[in-house]
Amino acid sequence: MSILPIVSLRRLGRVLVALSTLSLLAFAPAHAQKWDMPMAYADSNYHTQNGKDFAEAIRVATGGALEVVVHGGGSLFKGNEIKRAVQTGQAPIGERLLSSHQNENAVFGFDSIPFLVSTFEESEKLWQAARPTIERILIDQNLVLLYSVPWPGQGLYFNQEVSSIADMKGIKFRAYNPATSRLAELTGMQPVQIEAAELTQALSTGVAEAFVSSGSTGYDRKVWEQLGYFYEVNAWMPRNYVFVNKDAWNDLDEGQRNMVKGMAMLAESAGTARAHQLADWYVTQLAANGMKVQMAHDDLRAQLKEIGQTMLDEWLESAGEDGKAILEAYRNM
Ligand code: PCA
Repeated sequence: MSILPIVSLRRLGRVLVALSTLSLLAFAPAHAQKWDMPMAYADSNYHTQNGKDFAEAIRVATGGALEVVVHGGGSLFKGNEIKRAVQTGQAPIGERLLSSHQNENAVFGFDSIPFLVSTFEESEKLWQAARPTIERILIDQNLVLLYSVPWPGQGLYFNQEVSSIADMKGIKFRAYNPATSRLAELTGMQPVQIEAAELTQALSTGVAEAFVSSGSTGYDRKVWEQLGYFYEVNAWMPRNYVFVNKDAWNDLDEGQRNMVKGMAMLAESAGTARAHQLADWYVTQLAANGMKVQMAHDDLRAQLKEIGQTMLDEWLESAGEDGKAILEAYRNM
């Protein structure tokens, strides 16, 4: 793996120590504020663990003046409620899958175009290309972007062997965002939107029979109890992002905002490094628990690549000038 995340992690770690020492002098916990932070994915998942480390870093850095309390697994708000809850101030901060908002603004789907990126390095570049635009769109929605962490590459889970698109016809396919619904349509499957927290139930009741995701979500949901096949495609790397209600953000003083921004940089590096370190391990765990894990068949891959091109064309069409600018910035990096 690239050593970049680790290097910046160490550097930010030193910043953390320095800031925490400073802040102990600067802040009085008498004015302590508490921020509940809903997150959609399993408590044990690295995104959620990283969110908890972020919360702890903020507590230390602000000398206890700001306490962030993470509620994982969709326990405070369900995944598809979190953005609205933060926009309206029902929760001051939260985490959500960024591409789930693609129906609001096509630009949010920049990370879910099949075969645009397939490595962590490419995913990072694409994020750097997209980030300023995403920040601007979110600010107009009363949200301040703090950090974003990718999921490992996406693969296909089925309960039977699949070697071409013809084998997928009619299958009920769990989608997690508009792009995965579109993928289902283009492969002749029937999409059904389901949160990861409800995936096990959907598979065991037959509401869904297959899905696309990383090894991470398959592992979190012990999906080997229902499905036997995982096909590695590494088709794209969607992102979660952490964001704050703008009014809650403005209620912090400038020093606190700087602390939170610093901790968010640290969380982005640390979370990305964790994703990178865990990606292969998750897939070996699927195999160790009895799933047949293999690379997608060449025919299937070629067919999915064609679909990827269609989805890129459709995305460029709907994301307009912003979409074009992101793609151009990415390709020039
Ligand atoms: N897991 C999430 C999104 C992408 C991923 O790898 C999910 O399946 O909901």
